[in-house]
Amino acid sequence: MIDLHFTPTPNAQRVSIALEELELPYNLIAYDIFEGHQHTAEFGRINPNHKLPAIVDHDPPFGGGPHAVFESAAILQYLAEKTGRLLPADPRARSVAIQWLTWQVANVGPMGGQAAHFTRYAPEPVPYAIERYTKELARLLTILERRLGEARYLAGDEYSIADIAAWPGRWMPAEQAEQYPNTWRWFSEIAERPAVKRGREADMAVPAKYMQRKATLSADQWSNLFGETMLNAVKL
Ligand SMILES: N[C@@H](CCC(=O)N[C@@H](CS)C(=O)NCC(=O)O)C(=O)O
Repeated sequence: MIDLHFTPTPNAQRVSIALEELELPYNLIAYDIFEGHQHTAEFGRINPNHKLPAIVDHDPPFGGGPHAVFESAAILQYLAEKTGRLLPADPRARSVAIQWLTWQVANVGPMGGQAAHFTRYAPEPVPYAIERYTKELARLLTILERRLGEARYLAGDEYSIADIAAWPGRWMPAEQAEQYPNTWRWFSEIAERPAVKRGREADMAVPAKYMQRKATLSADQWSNLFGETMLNAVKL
């Protein structure tokens, strides 16, 4: 059995989607990141970076007791290697898949995070930062569009963990379909996969009050995510 430490965001949803695709049973443990559930010492032993998602595999293929994995890309790669699925066997295509997986976590994730921070949570408007991060996100979407114009999936012919990581989930608006037709074709096809639908339903196991869409945070919630509480959780 695998414990999935989860909060209802795309970073964590990609893991519930992969677990569903791979038909691996899992036990979902929900975190309210606004309330600082991620800052406990107990969770720090699972993910030293105190962020979601993380997993604990109680039956790792190499034995030796439970194995914890943090960082969504590392989790996807671990699950693909555990099962021998969702990563091409061909070494060239496998390398391509890992490149696109890394592209997502090194670029789209951090830039999207900063764009969301400055458009949703910044206490005062910082137009330079909003422009910088939204422009970079638009550039990244163009890169994705170009890649999906030359290949059906990010790794080539095979659906892989690279697609699961980069699949924009709830943030690809239908109004962008005309501007990014290849991305829309790929996005819509993946959205129809039964395992993707089930993986996204993991959100339903999470109490509604854990859902992120808030722009106004209490002082404590602010501190949990961006202030002293966040810093103190990782003090030496
Ligand atoms: N690079 C990490 C990003 C993880 C991440 O930022 N998780 C957010 C939720 S989407 C989180 O746990 N935020 C809580 C916090 O920052 O305290 C991954 O891909 O797993």
